[in-house]
Amino acid sequence: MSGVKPYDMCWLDYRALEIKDFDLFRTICVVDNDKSLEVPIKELKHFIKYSFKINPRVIKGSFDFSKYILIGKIDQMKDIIKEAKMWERKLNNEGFMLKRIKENDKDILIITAKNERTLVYAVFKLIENLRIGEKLDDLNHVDNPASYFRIINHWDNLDGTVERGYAGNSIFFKNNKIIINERTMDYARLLSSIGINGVVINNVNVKKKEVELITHKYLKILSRLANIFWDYGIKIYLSVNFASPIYLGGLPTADPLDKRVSVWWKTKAEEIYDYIPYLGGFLVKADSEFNPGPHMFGRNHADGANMLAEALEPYGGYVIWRAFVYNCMQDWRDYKTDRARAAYDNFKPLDGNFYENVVLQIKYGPMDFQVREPVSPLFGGMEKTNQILELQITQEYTGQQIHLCYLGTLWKEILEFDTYAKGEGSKVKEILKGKIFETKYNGFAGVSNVGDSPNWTGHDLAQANLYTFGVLAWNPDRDIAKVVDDWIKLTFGNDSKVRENISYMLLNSHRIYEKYTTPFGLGWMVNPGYHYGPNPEGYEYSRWGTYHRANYEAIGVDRTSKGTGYTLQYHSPWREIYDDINKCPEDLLLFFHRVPYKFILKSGKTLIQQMYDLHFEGVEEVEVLIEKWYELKGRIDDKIFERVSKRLEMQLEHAKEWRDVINTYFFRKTGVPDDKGRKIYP
Ligand code: GCV
Repeated sequence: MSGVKPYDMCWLDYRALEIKDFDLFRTICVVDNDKSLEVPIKELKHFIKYSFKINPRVIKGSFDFSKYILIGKIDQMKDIIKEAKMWERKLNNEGFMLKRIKENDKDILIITAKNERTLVYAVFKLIENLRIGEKLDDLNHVDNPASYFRIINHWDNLDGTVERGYAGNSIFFKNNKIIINERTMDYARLLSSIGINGVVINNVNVKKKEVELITHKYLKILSRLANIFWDYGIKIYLSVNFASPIYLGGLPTADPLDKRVSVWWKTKAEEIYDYIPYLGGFLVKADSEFNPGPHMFGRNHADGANMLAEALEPYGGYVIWRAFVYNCMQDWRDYKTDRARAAYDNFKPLDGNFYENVVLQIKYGPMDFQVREPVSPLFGGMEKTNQILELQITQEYTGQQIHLCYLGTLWKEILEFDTYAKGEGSKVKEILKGKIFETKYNGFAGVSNVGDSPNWTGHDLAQANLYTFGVLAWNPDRDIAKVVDDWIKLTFGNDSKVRENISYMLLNSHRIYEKYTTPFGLGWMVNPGYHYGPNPEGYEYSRWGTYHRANYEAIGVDRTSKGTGYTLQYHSPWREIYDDINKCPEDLLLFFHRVPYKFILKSGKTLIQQMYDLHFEGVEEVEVLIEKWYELKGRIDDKIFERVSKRLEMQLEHAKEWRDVINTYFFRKTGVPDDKGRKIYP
């Protein structure tokens, strides 16, 4: 497909494959006539055409060939392949199997899944495996997704703008209309190829216009959109406004315990599912940043979520309820309220009160997607509640797709974090797999970094973040260096220098960004509102609860048991480790402690000196990123090379700005000079 579209196909841009013996690909045998097989077969044919320059024939119901691909649901294969019954037991509902069988004169490549909707995942995985160099002979995979939800969240508004979007306008909406075009399907293909099974198409901030998405005005076209995604195994979800019964139904209240309100939602759900039988459900931001919620009516989050859950239950729908709840009208002079505590304080007392089809969506950290935060204590805290880990693929606080900041390394650290909820081994990834607590419906949500720019993500290398999100959501055990290498091969080919340099760039970029912006878990030193560029006190005297409280001798908030008590939300041993200034991991030191600048770190340096050093180092390391990239000139498509080069140059300029603003800020606060005598502005 390359060359003919006004946008890239990212990791799905197929090129000729060097596989000599591809006779197998000349014949595709289909077990039965199921209409839902059309899409997997179309994808397979497309791949074969581009990779081997042949047009395969598709045969239904006949298997009298010596070499062929066999595709179909596993329960329909039992008559043809004797092992099928045994294989079936290994597959979960969305799992699939790829296997080559060579016996006597037969050579068959089997693509099978339990569920016809997930056969398309199997096809994409086969394609990926072959493209990253796996030998046909070695194909033997049983692949089950580790978690139930693997959802992309769009913060797209009906007018076409994208909240925190850095890659152009929405691919779903324009001028209050829904867009459906070839790109819609290509987006479904991209998401399906990385195992995504849900997409929330509109912003969690559901404003006046967007409230109408669940009315007749939009439902018909939404059903068309939903079908496109459903063909690729993906359900669409809608963000809804909790006060919809007031805005749309003319009711005087949205109180979840008021009968009129629950009846209104039930009727609404019936109407919606009539149009979109495969709607995944609702995503709700309630009582958060001025969005209405049950608190407005004296009710709690469980009352609100359960009322909606009851309305969706007959259709198999889920209510995904966000835990991002805090007081966004705090007085900066108030030292008692600690925003970091808020989600846990709000939701922990409700653990066990939510219905089975309610899922709590929890941001990875207790604040808001800063470059580094501790993992939210809610993951280890909500033992009886379904949980979704919310990650931000869009780079709101991590360089807005101008800076290279690969997030897979950070996400992997989060997933490997041991909550100790049930003793050692209670890692976040195991909770999301449903292995620690007895909850069934857990998973991942990633806030999309996609827009209508030609490369989808603004920065070409930010495509790696989208790809990685899907891969980790499918299998959080994956080795991150291998994920990166796979992505590079799929996107740029097999050149070893390209692989080596881009791997280096991606795997180091998050740490580098952290160094020249806000190390030690400090966060928030950004310009208010648009969150780009340094502003050390931008959030210091605001109402958002985001203070570092720097003075001339110390910085940071005491969140220990002697301070705000936030550390007590963790299980042992974390509560003791975080509580102790000498044991606390240094990259989170200023998140948990108020620390004098003279404090001696493990390296023997003072905090202030390390602060200076990290900022200088960070900028030097951006220079290395640029060198690595320039070494690839001529090995990468010119257009992409130029686009990335421009962004890296901007990154360097802006990293210097960060370095100088932050170092100057601390120098002016403390009067402590840099012991290496480098340039700081007095
Ligand atoms: C969609 C942060 C962002 C907001 C976002 C909010 C949320 O506050 O800055 O743009 O709103 O998080 O996650 O709901």
